[in-house]
Amino acid sequence: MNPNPSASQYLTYTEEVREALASNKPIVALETTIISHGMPYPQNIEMARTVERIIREQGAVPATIGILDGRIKIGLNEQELEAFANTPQVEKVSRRDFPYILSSGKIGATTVSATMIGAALAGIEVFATGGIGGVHREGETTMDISADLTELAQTNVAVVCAGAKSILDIGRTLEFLETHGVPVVGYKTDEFPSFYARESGYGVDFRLDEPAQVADVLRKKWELGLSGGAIIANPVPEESALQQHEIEKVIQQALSEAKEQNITGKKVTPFLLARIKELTEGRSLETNIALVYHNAKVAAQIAVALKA
Ligand code: PSU
Ligand code: MN
Repeated sequence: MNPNPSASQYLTYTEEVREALASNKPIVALETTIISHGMPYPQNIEMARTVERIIREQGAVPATIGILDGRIKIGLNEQELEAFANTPQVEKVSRRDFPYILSSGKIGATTVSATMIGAALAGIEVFATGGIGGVHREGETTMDISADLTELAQTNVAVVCAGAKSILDIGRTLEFLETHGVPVVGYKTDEFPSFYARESGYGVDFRLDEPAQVADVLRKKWELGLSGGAIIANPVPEESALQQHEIEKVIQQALSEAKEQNITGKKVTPFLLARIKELTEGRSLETNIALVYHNAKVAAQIAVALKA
């Protein structure tokens, strides 16, 4: 189950997750960057607790993943969740940062890429998040391409998300995923969603309407030895969606401020998220939370179907 036995010495499981793994129960991985860098306190801790509850309600077990005290934590207790939610200087950890943060003993919130690594090491196949990173606008010159994409190219975890934010270049993000053989499944949608909005102007590779169909595609992909992840794109529920044209203006402003202030590297995405929240007077945060809850529910249903 564990693809890399030498890694198991660094993993620490909560009792609930250990028991779920031992009895082959469905498990859904969750990331900590969304808690530490994606949302303010206390909405972040409230969100973190609620997604776990939603997953349990669907008959699966949540495993929030993060790096703490030189350990890769697979599942967090209440006190650890609090630490990720309100410690001022939590590191943001992608594949690149993973070994250093583990070695340093620092507290590290895992992004989509690092959470996929932790999930795969623990043998967890399904992961729920908000949105994935991607090719940034002007990425063809800045080369700012999220490590989430190269992780999806190689690590066997299905990522349930509300698409990619239109702070990104969605067209180039999808091109990158195609090149690297990452299936982009539209869950009950023909259009790739753009996080805050249900539409993006881009299609998906194929549409599936049932968790069992998604599970079957994933099973076949991995049984064939076609390594890598998949994106299950699940649009934000209608009642919580923002309109593409209203969010576009805000995104333009946030992007130009990031440029003026010379924000680069891993600071870009948290900066943009926080500015968009301010500029929408908190509406983007409400949308963000609603879509995460929806993704958690669908991810749990897929995890259950994979064990059926
Ligand atoms: N999208 C969100 N909230 C987030 C992120 C993305 O709505 O918190 C985080 C995820 O952890 C994702 C990361 O993996 O941002 C991507 O960062 P970057 O663009 O620096 O690769
Ligand atoms: Mn980047």
